[in-house]
Amino acid sequence: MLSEKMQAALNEQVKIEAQSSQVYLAMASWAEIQPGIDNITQFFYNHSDEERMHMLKLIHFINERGGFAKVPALEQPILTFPSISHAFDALLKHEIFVSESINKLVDISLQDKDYATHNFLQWYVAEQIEEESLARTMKDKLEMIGDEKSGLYLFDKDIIELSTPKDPMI
Ligand code: OFO
Repeated sequence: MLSEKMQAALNEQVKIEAQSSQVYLAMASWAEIQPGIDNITQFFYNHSDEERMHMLKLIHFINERGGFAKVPALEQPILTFPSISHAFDALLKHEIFVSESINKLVDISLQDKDYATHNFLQWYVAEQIEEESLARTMKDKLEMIGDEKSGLYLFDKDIIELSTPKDPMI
């Protein structure tokens, strides 16, 4: 059984994951109307879907542990960006914020001696390490090649490989 505090914090995370999905959906929609960046656009759409999956995972967990997952109201995300680099800066900042929020949940699970929730949260901890590192790599790469036309063309090609999870067995 979840404590009241744990349940409230997990529900807050439901909102954060749902909001993340909206934030990246808005980036995707904006990217879609920029010329020649189809793969970047697809990356944002995929990322938005992943965040929705993160949210659903939390909803199922809360309900399975005897709580009640509350579907939240969401805020209007930022709709347009001065450049692709700005969108990727915002993505990295957002992922850092999400990681901090996951860490707070881990703290509460330890205070509660709620080892089931602690164990469940480890998936999110690992996921955040990956997502932050991917966002950093993309930001660094964009800084290196620049977000003028030719740089963006290369980045749009590279993003497919960058965002494909590496098989640790290879
Ligand atoms: Fe990218 O944040 Fe979910 O967990």
